[in-house]
Amino acid sequence: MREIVVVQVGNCGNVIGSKFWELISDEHGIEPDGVWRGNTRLQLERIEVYYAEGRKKRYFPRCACLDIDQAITSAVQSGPYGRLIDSNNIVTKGDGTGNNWARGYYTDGLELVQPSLDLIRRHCESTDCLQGFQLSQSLGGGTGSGFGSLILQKLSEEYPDRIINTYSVIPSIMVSTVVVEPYNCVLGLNVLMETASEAICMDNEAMNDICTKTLKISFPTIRDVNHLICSVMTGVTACFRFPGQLNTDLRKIMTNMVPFPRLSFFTPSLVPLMSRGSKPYYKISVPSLVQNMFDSSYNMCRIDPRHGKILTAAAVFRGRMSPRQVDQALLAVQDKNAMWFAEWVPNNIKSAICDIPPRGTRMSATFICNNTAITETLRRQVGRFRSLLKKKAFIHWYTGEGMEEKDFIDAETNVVELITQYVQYQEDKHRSTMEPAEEGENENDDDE
Ligand SMILES: Nc1nc2c(ncn2[C@@H]2O[C@H](COP(=O)(O)OP(=O)(O)OP(=O)(O)O)[C@@H](O)[C@H]2O)c(=O)[nH]1
Ligand SMILES: [Mg+2]
Repeated sequence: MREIVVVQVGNCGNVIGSKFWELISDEHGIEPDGVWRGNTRLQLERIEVYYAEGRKKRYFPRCACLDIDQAITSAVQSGPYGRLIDSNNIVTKGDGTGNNWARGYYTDGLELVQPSLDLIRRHCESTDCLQGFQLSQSLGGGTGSGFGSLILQKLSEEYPDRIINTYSVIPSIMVSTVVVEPYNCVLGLNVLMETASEAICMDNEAMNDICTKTLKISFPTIRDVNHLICSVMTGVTACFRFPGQLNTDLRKIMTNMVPFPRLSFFTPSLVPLMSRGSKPYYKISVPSLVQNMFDSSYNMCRIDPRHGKILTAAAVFRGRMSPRQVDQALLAVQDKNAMWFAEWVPNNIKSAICDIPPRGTRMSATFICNNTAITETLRRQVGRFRSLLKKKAFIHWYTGEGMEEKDFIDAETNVVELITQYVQYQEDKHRSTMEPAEEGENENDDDE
């Protein structure tokens, strides 16, 4: 079986990781005691991809929950499926990095790295044919980003031929409460681009907008936002977890979606959008799914896709539908909107179909897109990073943990290089400069 080891880092990484287990356990008929009480054997056919089988046919998440904050233990184990996660799968010590990337990467993180790798190694050794890793993190947190970076580097050294897929929550100024987040984010992006085979990026601001504008939730909570993130995670992974007509796996996604090393930052959309416990509010069909997939108001990362070109994309459909219908709908969009796509990549969209729909709807689609407009997000982060670094504000917290000022400059240079690379592969009509945005620029939805 092509197993995946799930690694959850920091508060955000563990909260969304735990929610992911809750949703997929429900889809696979696994109850909180680890026993399968489902309704179809299809639920068990690929159960080993995410679960390890224990004694008496009980199934346990193959996960490593890591945090430099002991509070995480209760957070991970308190949910409805908390009992599924054994204490042996949790590595924790201390009381958080205080939002300091350097503590996560250099000091506090060093104490936890060995037990964390031992736990991950134990999981890997019990697999038959390891496919790779799925890591969840926030790039704004000292642990999610700093310690997450350390773990990513160690994993890519120790398992160079395995795929590393991340779900990374990018900080957004409208939602942030932490002033040093731009530092943590750019330092984390610098490592992510070298280590992750595929990084699925979301930001809380775009998801808050989806909650208020599309789902009409007046006061969205973090649980509403997390529900969206985890719905994307269940959507992307559906074809790994269930047998289907047209399959995919982490490696196929990487091969089809990453045209050049480092250009591996994807933005996700999900259709139909559903809030917790609700039903879609419109009639769904394959053409309507495909049409909405490309609508920027469904995008969970705040970019304007019209400012870039789609280099590659993958669409995972769920529900009963014919591959021909899917192909026709995708071709129709590509024919009609050729300017959205990089013309030098023929067949930009990879599709997969899983017969089993998510709970509450007849069919759905999860779309991940390698759009050069991701530079908007990267530029925004670098712009905020620069305006802090210009005054050397707060860097004493980082240098006090062993970092050097040069590390900041190197990280910034690398992220700017990534922006340059993305722009190079886009026939750029909108920007003549590659300079990252200064603070304040680009924070609104205005066309430049
Ligand atoms: N979507 C979402 N975002 C979160 C959640 N928790 C925190 N964040 C965001 O993540 C960033 C803070 O990161 P945390 O994950 O709380 O920090 P950490 O990784 O535990 O690192 P420390 O700084 O050491 O505590 C901020 O941008 C928050 O808005 C969550 O449950 N869901
Ligand atoms: Mg924390």
